Amino acid sequence: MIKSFFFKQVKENSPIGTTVLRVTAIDKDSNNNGRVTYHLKSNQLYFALDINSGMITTKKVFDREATQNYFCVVEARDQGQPSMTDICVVEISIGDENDNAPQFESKNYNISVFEDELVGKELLIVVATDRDAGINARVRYHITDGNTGEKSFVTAIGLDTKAIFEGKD
Ligand SMILES: [Ca+2]
Ligand SMILES: [Ca+2]
Ligand SMILES: [Ca+2]
Repeated sequence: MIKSFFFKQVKENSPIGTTVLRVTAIDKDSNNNGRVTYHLKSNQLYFALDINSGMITTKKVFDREATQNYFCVVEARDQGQPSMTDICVVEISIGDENDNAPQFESKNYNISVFEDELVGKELLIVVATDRDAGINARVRYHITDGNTGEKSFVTAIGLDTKAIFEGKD
């Protein structure tokens, strides 16, 4: 093999048949003694390897929130008698797509406030989490409606992980 370790990222939700990368081995012998074929030794359920070109493609649609990394062992074999082999490891990392919305820990929060409560008094902290990674998991909170059926509505979208829900008249 040209290298013993390869790394490549594939985005989650990519269609089956998406190209991952091509592994290459060089054999200095002539004819069959130097003719190389490639064989996938692990994760055959998830990836396909072209025996002649060394091209790896996907066999599944991946979900980063379920599994983030796959390690494939690839063997290169010449056609000599007896044949000689080499192996390499290909790490395939599943990249994040923003495919999860934030979720509040609770759908309903109830608080009572004294009518003469100080302005700016902290009443409640609402928390929403998002299963994605990095910026796709950052949550921002907005009060989107108020005093409708004695309820206020808070929406989580984008940045901090916590926000203070302050009382309004
Ligand atoms: Ca996902
Ligand atoms: Ca998200
Ligand atoms: Ca995701």
